[in-house]
Amino acid sequence: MSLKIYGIAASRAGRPLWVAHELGLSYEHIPTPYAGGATRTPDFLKLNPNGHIPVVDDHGVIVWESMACALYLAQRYPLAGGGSLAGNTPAEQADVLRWTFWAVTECEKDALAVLMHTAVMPEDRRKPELAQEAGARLQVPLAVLEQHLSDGRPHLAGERFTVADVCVASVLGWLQPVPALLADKPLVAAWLKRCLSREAHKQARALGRKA
Ligand SMILES: N[C@@H](CCC(=O)N[C@@H](CS)C(=O)NCC(=O)O)C(=O)O
Repeated sequence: MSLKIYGIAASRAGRPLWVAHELGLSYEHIPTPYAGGATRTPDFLKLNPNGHIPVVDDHGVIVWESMACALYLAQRYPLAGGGSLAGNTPAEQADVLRWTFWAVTECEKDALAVLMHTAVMPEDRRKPELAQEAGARLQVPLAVLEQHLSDGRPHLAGERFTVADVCVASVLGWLQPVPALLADKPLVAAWLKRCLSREAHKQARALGRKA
């Protein structure tokens, strides 16, 4: 048994993969694609009955839901050099949870609409008006994040980079095709750039290019 992460990196599997690289974990990457039916085979459905990637199999402990996978790995394993990506205190843990749930409930759907309708879908199927509407709705939660970062804090939870930064940046990174969406959110833009420039993120993305 070993630690396995299922799902191509150019998908929500990028979240646990990013965490695994931050932590310096040894793991087996199984680049299951989301298209073409690989997530609907009987064997895969035994891992995740929802038929989605990612899945983490940690020596027999099965985790699905990408944010749960990221939070689980951060809680379960320390950083290679010591310390943790998880919250260390109740206050930090609260910050990790609230920002992660915020990303999923307040931002993810609209951020995905922006990505799909500006960059991912074939051009003839894109609906620019859907991207525009989603981008307009996102200004409300993005203003909340801008405010959170306005007292000089460099990260979302506590004084250091945590899994909360991974979880939120993995969603807001989908806005990169439309930089104008962050034009009046300089603190969010700078924080996002710092997160996405991290070596571990680049390593996880590079897996995507290989898969
Ligand atoms: N809420 C789930 C969504 C998972 C999800 O929709 N994954 C996509 C790839 S990013 C997928 O597996 N799609 C294949 C399918 O639904 O058949 C999570 O965050 O893990």
